[in-house]
Amino acid sequence: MFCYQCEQTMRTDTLDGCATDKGVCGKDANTSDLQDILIYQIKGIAQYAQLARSIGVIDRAVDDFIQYGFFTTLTNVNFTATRFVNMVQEAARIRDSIKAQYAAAATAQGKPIEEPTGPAQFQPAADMDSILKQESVAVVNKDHELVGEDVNGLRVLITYGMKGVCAYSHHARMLGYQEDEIDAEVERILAYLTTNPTDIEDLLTQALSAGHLNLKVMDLLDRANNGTFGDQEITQVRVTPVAGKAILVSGHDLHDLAQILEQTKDQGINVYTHGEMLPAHAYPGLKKYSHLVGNFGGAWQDQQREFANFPGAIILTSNCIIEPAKIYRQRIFTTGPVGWPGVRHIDNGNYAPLIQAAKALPGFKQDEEAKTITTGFGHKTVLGVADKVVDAVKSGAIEHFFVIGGCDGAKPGRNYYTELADKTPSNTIMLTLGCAKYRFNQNEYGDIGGIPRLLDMGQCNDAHSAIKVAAALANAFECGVNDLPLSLMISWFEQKATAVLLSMLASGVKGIHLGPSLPPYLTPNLLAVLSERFDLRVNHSPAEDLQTALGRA
Ligand code: FS2
Ligand code: SF4
Repeated sequence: MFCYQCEQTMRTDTLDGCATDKGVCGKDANTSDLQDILIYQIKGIAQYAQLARSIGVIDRAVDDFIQYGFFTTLTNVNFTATRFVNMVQEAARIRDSIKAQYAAAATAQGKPIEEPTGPAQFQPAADMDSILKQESVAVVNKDHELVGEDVNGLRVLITYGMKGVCAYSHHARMLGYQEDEIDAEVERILAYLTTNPTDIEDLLTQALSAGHLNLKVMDLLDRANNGTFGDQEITQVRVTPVAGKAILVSGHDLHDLAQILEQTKDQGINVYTHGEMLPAHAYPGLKKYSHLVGNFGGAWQDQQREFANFPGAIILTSNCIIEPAKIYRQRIFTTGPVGWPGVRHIDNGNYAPLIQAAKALPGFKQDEEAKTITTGFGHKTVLGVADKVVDAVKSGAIEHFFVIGGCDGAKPGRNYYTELADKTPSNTIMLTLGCAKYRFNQNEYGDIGGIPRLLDMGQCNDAHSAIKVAAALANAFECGVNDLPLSLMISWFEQKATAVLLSMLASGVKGIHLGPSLPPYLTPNLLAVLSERFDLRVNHSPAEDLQTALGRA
């Protein structure tokens, strides 16, 4: 195996990447190799899908599979090797299907039939052992000695960024939101990667194209969430338990949560959110369920301790799952792209097994004293008080805005974000999003003239909201985004954060602080280019970075 897609990858003097029999996340070598093969195959499907689309053939099931398949390979999503064997076989069937549709349409239109090379021609063997022997064509850095680390790093940056794009797009599709323009661009970029590109400038351009695409996808997901469940509202969320039977829903997928809420109503079960599901409380179409009682726990890396203390059933709807401890292994479920060997998986939208498990468990014996945190500051909420915000900036009451958010992680050094938030001057506003917020979202920061100093904009995909607010402020002040008193301190962990970073770069945002450590595939040369063109910054100490951000360094 070789994998270096996330921040917690093994780093030694001689090797940057997880390359033993198991990754730091717990992903075993077979699963990792099968994921590489699946990614390789999906790029081959994209080659045919792009050809088919060029002559008017669109198969939504193919587009669905491309994006769902990419999603399953994100960090902390799916660890079940047998599911990947099935997906590898399904990928071959889907490739054959779109290939046949393309050939039939080309023949009917009297056009020549093209035969793409590379991944499009891959034929998987019949069983896991034999498939694993085919892995050498698919390993993510297979050409690094041939093309050099910079070219390899950019190819990987695009592939990993596209994993984030596909994950967000899949969530939107779950709510019935899909756009052909997006699917076409996904397939174009994946097919581009099969051409073995080596031109650095071209690769950089395509990386920014992936960022532009992700902007469209985050916008689509925002419309999907708001269109389905109503616009986010400022909402107090209880973070202490209520007596009664309980289900804990983790991950990002609001469609799954809605189904669970519908199927548990009048069943005497309280539903809690966990991790990235916290912002769900702000949507009218979800908060209307009185048995959605609160949020339990914090970010993903604390789940073994927190799930052990949750006396009900638990379900993961997307990343991040980590190895379930024995104490709760019998009461945790997965759904959608998520999987862990031996953990019960629900794939038909019928949550009866989860509900039965919750009923059989004790639940919380008594109420704990009520404590709340606030969420619901999506772009519509914030821009609803834009006049007040603009006046506060003009009067000097607000000196600076910080976006402090992204993905949290398990490695030491993450307290940077707690310290940073705590040290921000009292005349500054913090916008936060993603699971990185749990580093400081229970702290009290007060308000500026009634505007809370900490505004939770939502999930990591709600980086879209932060970009929208920045654009609106720039408009109000008749300046560019980079002229605003605004600093972005982005916490990187996995591939959704990679997609978000590319989106911010594609939006022309400069001076982003990225940390706590940098992606290993950003070589020193690539970092130098990004620093020169985008003023991309690495983290120093919170105090130093604050001084820089405030222009006092
Ligand atoms: Fe957090 Fe994990 Fe949101 Fe990331 S729950 S690190 O995948 O996507 O952010
Ligand atoms: Fe290592 Fe991260 Fe890959 Fe897991 S996802 S194998 S921790 S680089």
